[in-house]
Amino acid sequence: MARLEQRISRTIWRSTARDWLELSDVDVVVVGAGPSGMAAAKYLAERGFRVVVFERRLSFGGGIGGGGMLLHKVVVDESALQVLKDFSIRYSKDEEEGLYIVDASELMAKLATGAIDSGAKIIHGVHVEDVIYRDDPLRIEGVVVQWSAVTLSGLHVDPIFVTSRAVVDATGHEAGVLNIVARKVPGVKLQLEGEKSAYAELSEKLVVERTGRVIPGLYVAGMAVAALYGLPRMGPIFSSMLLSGKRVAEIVAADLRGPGPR
Ligand code: 48F
Repeated sequence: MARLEQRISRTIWRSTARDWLELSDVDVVVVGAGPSGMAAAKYLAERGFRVVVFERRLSFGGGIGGGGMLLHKVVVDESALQVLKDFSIRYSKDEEEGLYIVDASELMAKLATGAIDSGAKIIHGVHVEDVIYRDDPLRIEGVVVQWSAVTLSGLHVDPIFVTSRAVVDATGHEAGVLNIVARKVPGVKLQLEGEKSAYAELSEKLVVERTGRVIPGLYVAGMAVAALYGLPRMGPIFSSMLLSGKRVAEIVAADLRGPGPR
């Protein structure tokens, strides 16, 4: 039998290659494993779509982990309780009317578990640095990815491609994918308004309402919606992040079921 070291390496190469062959073309690429991205991934994967989430860090949860000013609790209101139930996330009620408390660590862990158990792949340490587009008609047809370690090192290394029928920008406050598309895809008239100061009730409502398709093949969820449309911030209340992920999944699913290019 080959040495254990050799067998370990071969096993990792073979299984990684098998996964990446599958991942070279998927139904949906979700960019960012924050709350909106992981909610979107679960609700799409459980409908039978092939979903990959690319997360540039080596962790799940995006802005959840820091809680509110590093306190380990976050809140949701009644509107998101069904999403918590769908992911088996425990919550409790405190004295403040209409608010429920969740442990940040449980929210992160169970959103990830829910997405993975529904069939989505979450790949860490991968930075989405560009998109693939086609014109006539204009459409986003996938993403360009690079190891985050390469991006951070400043080395010049060519990236590779992942084609998809839909790309969801769930990159949070920076709206990374939308910024790239606005800057680099010819013919796209996209103006990112930039997030506004805090107005929690308004923001919680508008982020969910404005979640959806930006241009053919490109969708937005979570705080990237606020960055795109100039909506206020809401701080460590997470109802709209979860509901935005669920809503973008419904919208993508409806579009992909309709007539499409593939
Ligand atoms: O920031 P993030 O948690 O986004 P979200 O789902 O939720 C926002 C809330 O956490 C909070 C808030 C509302 O209460 O204000 O901030 O909108 O997660 C975004 C994830 O995307 C990753 C990033 O590391 C984070 O985990 N990300 C960002 N850009 C890229 C990326 C990129 N270009 N490629 C891959 N991952």
